[in-house]
Amino acid sequence: MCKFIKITLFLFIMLCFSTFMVNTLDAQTATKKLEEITINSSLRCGMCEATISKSLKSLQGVKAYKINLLKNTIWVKYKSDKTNPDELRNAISKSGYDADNVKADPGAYMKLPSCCKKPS
Ligand SMILES: [Cu+2]
Repeated sequence: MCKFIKITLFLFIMLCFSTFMVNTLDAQTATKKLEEITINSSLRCGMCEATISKSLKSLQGVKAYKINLLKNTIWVKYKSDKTNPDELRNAISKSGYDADNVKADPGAYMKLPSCCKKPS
């Protein structure tokens, strides 16, 4: 009986220790790889939001994003080993919108619904 308790206690301690190890390792890799960026864009309406959402969702490494139509900004949380700010800006440009200093791809811009185009 005494032996049984010892073994149970030992297994319990091992389990606690390994869970703790996994948690700290996860936390380290998460803070190392996750980065955030706020990109200024040329958003106008909900259609713009939908178009940009689609292109961000298709990108590898994008963990979260928030599109702010009032401030014309796109906040993205991404894995820095999977993607980078240039790739994010290019993806936004290819969907027809300006992204910081990267101008909207003219072909993609032409295909946007009229509500999404800049007033001329
Ligand atoms: Cu729009």
